[in-house]
Amino acid sequence: MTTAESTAEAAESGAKTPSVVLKLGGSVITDKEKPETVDTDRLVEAAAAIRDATVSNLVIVHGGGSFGHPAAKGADVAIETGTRDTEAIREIHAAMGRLNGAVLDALAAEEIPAVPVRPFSAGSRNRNGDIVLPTAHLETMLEEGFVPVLHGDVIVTAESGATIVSGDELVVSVAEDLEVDAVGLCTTVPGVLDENETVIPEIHEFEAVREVLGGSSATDVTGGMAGKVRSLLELDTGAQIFDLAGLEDFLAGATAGTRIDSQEE
Ligand code: IP8
Repeated sequence: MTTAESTAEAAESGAKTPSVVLKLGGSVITDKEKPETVDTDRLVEAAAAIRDATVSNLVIVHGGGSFGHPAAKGADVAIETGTRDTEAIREIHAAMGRLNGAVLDALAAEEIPAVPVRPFSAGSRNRNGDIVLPTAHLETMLEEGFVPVLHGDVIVTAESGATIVSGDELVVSVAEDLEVDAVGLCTTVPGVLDENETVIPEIHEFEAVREVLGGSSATDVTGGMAGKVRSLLELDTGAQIFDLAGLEDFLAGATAGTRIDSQEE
């Protein structure tokens, strides 16, 4: 059975089936060195792994890569730096729309019933910086057998105009609201690495890894690995960080890469 078949079966039965939020990192699905360039091989590989998995309630979120980050940086917009320049807002949103289209095409080619969910039109950030993203439409999409595909975006923000929302923030927000069973971040590294480049199997608190988590790259406006670990530690379900080679295992419910869980000892 494929993801498309088990999604259809779950939609028909109406039974509560395990739900999964998967983030495809922007560095995985784009070439970060070349403006607005999809890494087609890796995107196709990810889509094939999703097709072959038997996940019935799947929400996909993808990052900005060489589409969203250069656009955001060019306009000097970040998670905590807003803009009221509508041209900049439209440019960032359009860049992410082009990437979202490429992701949807790749998923559709594998017959995955993927549909777009564009955060600028679906959510906001409140004055405390929290993401407010109602999920009733996502629940209906899942019930109807669709695979919603969200992405990091520009988002209207109380008292700041519009800021950037990272895919990681969306993952946390959606995972908490839908009370999903598993959360996975597919990145270009096989997990969170220690000073010897070895995968750290489990992280339970940020302090334990603060020193080994370096800064993010120059064009990444949303925080890199340190930001990921911090936000995933907020999740009750815990989460896993892995690379494309670990995607199949993650989707099969097995251990992949680094497990991040503030609830475990
Ligand atoms: O790559 C960033 O999303 P991320 C989205 O998940 C934009 O951090 C527009 C820069």
